[in-house]
Amino acid sequence: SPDSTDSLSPELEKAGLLNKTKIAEGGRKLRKNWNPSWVVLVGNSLVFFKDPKSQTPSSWKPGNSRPESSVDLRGAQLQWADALSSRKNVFKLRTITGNEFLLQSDTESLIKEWYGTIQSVINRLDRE
Ligand code: I3S
Repeated sequence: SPDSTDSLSPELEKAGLLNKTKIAEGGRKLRKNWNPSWVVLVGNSLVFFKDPKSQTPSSWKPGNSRPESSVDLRGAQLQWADALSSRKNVFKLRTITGNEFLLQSDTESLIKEWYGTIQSVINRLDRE
């Protein structure tokens, strides 16, 4: 349909609410600061938005709000990282530039979906 999310943004792969903390910047360790983040996987990037209140995957549209930051997934690495946090269902995303993020959800199925979807984008970029 003309107003479906897909036709407005063909590269939108996934969007949802996750807990996020950045733990390194350019290889330098940072102090953790967990916050909920609206996470959008679009094209080759993972884009983070603040203030996820009232957002839902079906209502989110690109251009509604300004990203807080964005991560290029080319050359990035994912790994489960339960040892890096007291939280469960945590994985680490490391960018090629040495930025590291932990992403977490209390819902195991949800974090597994995110892991799989991000990994498939990384794999696709590795093959290009
Ligand atoms: O890996 P850490 O250092 O134990 O992480 C915890 C701390 O960063 C803590 O803050 P401060 O110690 O800076 O006040 C955070 O509040 C915790 O959330 C961090 O641990 P978890 O296990 O939640 O990732």
